Amino acid sequence: MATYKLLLLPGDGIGTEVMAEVKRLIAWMNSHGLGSFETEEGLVGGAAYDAEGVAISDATMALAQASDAVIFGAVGGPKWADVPYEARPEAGLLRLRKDLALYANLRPAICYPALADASSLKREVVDGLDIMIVRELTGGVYFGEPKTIVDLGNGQKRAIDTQVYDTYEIERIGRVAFELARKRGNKVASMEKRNVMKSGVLWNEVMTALHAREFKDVALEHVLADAGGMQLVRWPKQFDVIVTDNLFGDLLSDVASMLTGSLGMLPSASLGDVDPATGTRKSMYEPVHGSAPDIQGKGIANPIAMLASFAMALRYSFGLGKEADFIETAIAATLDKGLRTADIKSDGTTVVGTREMGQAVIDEVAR
Ligand code: GGG
Repeated sequence: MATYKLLLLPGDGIGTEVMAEVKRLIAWMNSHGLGSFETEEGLVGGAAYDAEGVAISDATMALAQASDAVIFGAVGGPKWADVPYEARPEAGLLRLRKDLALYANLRPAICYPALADASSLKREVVDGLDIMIVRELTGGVYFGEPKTIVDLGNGQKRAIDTQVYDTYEIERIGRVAFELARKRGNKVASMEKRNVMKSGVLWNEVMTALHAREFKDVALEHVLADAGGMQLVRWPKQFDVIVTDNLFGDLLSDVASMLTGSLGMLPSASLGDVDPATGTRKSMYEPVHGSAPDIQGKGIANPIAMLASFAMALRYSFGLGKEADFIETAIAATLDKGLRTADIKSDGTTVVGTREMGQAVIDEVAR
C-alpha cells in the first residue's frame, strides 16, 4: 500500500474544529488498513500571521510543495480586520492556489436525500440534485494587475481591480469541465457576462471553439452569469456541470450551497495539471465555507464539508475511489439516521455537535 504525505492546514476559527474530525478519520483509516497517510501540520491565515507575521510562510509553502495533497480548513476573522492587505488571512489561501498552480476548483453541490427538506427551496426542486461547479481559481479579478487603491488627491480615492483572462486559462478550465461532464450528465453550462465584460466575450469564444474542436459529444450552453444565478435557485436540476470564472464561481457556489441545506455541506477540490513524468498532480482540498467566527469555539460547526473534502482527496489525488465512496456513503447514512448539526436541523432530527457528527460518520465507515 502506498503511503501519502498530507499537509494539514487547519487555519482559523472553525477550520481547526472541522480539521480535528478529519484527523480522527485519518487515524482510523491508518489503523484499519484503509490507507496509509503521513501527516504534517502547518499554520496559515490569521494563525500564521499571529505566529510568523505572514499569512503563510515560505517554510509552509515548501511543505505544501513537497506534500502529495494539502488538506485545508478555513481562514479569516474580525481579529485580523486591520492587518496589512498583503498579510490578510485570505492571502495565505490565494498564495497556495497560485504557487501550486491549482487552477481547477471542483465544487460539487449534492443534495443528500435526507436533507431535501433542509434546503432553502422546495423538496421537489432540490431532491436528487447533483451538480458540479467548476471554478477557475488562479486568474481573473482575484489576481489581475493593477489591483490598487489610488489617492486622487481631491479627497477622493479610486479602487482598481482588474479582470484578466488569457486563452490558455479558459481552454484548460474548459477542458476540465468537458471531461468531467463526459463522466456525468454530458452537459456543460458556461457562465460569464459577455454583455458587459471583454473577458466574458473571450470566455465565450474560447469555450465555443474548444467545444467544436474536441467536445462535440457534450452539450454546451452559454448562460449569462446573472441569469445563471437566477436559474440555479429556480430549477437547479437543469444543470450538470457549470464552468465559470474565479469570482462568479465563488458567488454561484455559495448560492448553490443553500440548495444542499447549508454552506457546511459543500466540499471542494483544487487541482493542478497532471505531471506526465510522475502521473501526479498538485492538489488541495477544503470546505467551501470560511472560518465562521460567529460559531467558533462552540463545538457546533458542521464537519461534513471537511470530511467530504477529504473523500475528494482520496478520489482525485490517490485513486482511492472505493474508500472515498465509503466516506460519502457514511455521510448519507449518518444523515439518514436523523443526526444533524445546527445548520441543517429540521423537525424530528437530533442536533449534535462537531465531534459527535464526526464520530458518527467514522462509525458508519467502520460498519
Ligand atoms: N475554506 C475556505 C475559506 O477559508 N475561504 C475563505 C475565503 O475568503 N476565501 C476566498 C475565496 O475562496 O474566494
